[in-house]
Amino acid sequence: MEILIFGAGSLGSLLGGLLAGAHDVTLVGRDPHIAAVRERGLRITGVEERDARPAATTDGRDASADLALVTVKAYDTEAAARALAAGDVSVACSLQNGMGNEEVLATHLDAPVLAGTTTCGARLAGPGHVEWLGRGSVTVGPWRPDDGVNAAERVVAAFRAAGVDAAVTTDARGLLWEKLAINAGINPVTALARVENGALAPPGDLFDLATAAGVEAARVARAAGASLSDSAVTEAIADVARDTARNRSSMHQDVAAGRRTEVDAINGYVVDRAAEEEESVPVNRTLATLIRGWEAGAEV
Ligand code: KPL
Repeated sequence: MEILIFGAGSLGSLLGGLLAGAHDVTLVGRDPHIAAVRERGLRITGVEERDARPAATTDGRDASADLALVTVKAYDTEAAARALAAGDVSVACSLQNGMGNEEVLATHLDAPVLAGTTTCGARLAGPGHVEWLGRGSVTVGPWRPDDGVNAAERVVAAFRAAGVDAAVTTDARGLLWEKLAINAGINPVTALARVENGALAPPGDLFDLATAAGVEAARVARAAGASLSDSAVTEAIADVARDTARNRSSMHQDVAAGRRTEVDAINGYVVDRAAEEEESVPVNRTLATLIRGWEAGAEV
């Protein structure tokens, strides 16, 4: 299968490197990482060691592929969707954090759009080198009924052929709400406390703070029609903290690198959606204010 990884950051590079074992993969990203992959290939260390040779480019316009896996930051989805619309992709699958990415892809692309999540942990150790920090798996499903389960099944088969655990869901929106609730808890708390995910494993004050944010998000999810219980979110946050103990959350990585975060698509989304549903989410509001305050001070 021809696969375009649109967003070769840590997660995109890891998945692209793994998929390159069985498919014809092209990474779209930025230099110096892309230049290093072109020159020396992609080195994966950690859970397993692999050397992969995906194609790599900094220009994702006019690309054609059977599948585009979109792994850019949520604030770059619009630009990615426009670039993909100029080319020819048969299916687009978002594996991003936050809510709203699939709508943006569906607005621009005349192709089935899939929503996906992954629990794989990754960190860019340097140009051309990604560390695989948590084995993880991938779950994908059709975003709209018309997007079809068949496309999701083909994507799952492509991951499995490359040795990556993958499953289809018919409740993509429920899946995204659960992932949002996990990110709303883990990401800002790890970013503000500057700790690895494992520091949020229960019991402890950081776990209590993360679950308070996650449970608020679950309440908003239920008000919006999704079925997500408080206990499911609490357990999921505990599991992710344990399973990705050595991982720094993406928001922690962003803050540590002085980069803009995805707070608008995570805690900011919970706050905005809560207002529409007339719910109160003080923990998410506080966490969003603190992260946005850091962004303003750091001028990112
Ligand atoms: O998705 C993640 C992220 O860091 O953005 C989690 C699941 C929290 C893993 O680090």
